[in-house]
Amino acid sequence: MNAPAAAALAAPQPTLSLIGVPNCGKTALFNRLTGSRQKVANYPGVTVERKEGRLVGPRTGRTFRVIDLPGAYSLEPATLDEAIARDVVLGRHATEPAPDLLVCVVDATNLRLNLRLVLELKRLGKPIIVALNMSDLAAQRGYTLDRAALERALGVPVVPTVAVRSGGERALVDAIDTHGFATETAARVQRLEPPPVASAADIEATQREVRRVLHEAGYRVPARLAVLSRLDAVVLNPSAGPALLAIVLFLMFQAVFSWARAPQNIINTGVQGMNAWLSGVLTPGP
Ligand SMILES: Nc1nc2c(ncn2[C@@H]2O[C@H](COP(=O)(O)OP(=O)(O)OP(=O)(O)O)[C@@H](O)[C@H]2O)c(=O)[nH]1
Ligand SMILES: [Mg+2]
Repeated sequence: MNAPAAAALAAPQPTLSLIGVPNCGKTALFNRLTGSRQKVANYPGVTVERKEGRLVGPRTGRTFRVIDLPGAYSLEPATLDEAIARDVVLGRHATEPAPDLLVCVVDATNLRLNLRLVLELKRLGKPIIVALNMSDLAAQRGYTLDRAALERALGVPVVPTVAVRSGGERALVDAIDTHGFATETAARVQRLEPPPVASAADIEATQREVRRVLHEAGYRVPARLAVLSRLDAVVLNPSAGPALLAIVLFLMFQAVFSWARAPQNIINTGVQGMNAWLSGVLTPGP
C-alpha cells in the first residue's frame, strides 16, 4: 500500500451532513454520492428516517460518512424533522457525531426561500459547501444566475449539481474531496448552542441579506414565473387569501341565483315559442 493510501485509511472518516429545505433534492443527491453504500433506519425512538452512506473521494481515496438529514426550513424547529436536523447540525443529537462539513443543498429555482437557511447555517461558523441543485430545471426554465458571483456574495463555495442526472454530482464530489478537513477537525467535537429565537428585526435583516445576495448574484426569475409567484403571494397571504376566497364564493352565488335569471328567461321563452309553433304546424295525432 502506498503512503497516501495508508494515510487516508488511518485518518478518521469525516462526516458530512446534507441539509436543506424539504424537496430541494437532498435524498436524490445522497443517492448519487453514496450509490449502494447506504444504511437506512429510523432515529432512535421516533419514526423519522435516518440515512447514512459512504463516499470514497476519487482523488484522495478518503472515505466520508454522509448523512441525509430530514428537510428543514430553519434552525428554529417547528416540526420533529426540523428539530432532528437542527440537533445533528449543532452536534447536540444524542446518537449522532457533529458533522465536519455541512453540505447545504439549495433549489436553484427557489433561491429566495432556500437562502435563509444558508445564511443561518453560515452564522454557525462551521465549514459549509452550497450545492446549487436543480441547475437543470433552472436553466431549462430561463432563470439567470452567476454562480461565481453567488459564491462571492455568500462567502462560501457554491457548486452546481443535478441530482437526477448521472455525473450531476461531480462538482460536489470534487469540492468535498479537496476540502481542507485536516485543519478543521476541531469542528468534530464542537457542540454549538442553538441560535437565539429570531426577533421581527432579525427576520427583516435576514430578508435584506437574502435580497442583497440575490441582487449581487444577478438572480432573475423568468417574467412568466415571477407573475405566478406574485399571484401566489397574494392568494396564499393569510389576510388577502380568505378575503379573495369570500369574493369568489360571492360571485359564484350571484352567478347561480341572480345573473342566471336572464339567460333562463330567454331559454324559457324560446321553448314556449317553439312549443306554440309546433302545435300550429303539426296535425293532431289519431
Ligand atoms: N430536475 C431535477 N429534479 C430533481 C433534482 N434533484 C431532485 N429532484 C427531484 O425533486 C424531488 C424531491 O427530491 P428529494 O431528493 O426527495 O428531495 P429531499 O430534499 O430529500 O426532500 P425531503 O426529504 O422531503 O426534504 C424528486 O422528485 C427528485 O427526483 C435535480 O437536480 N433536477
Ligand atoms: Mg429526503
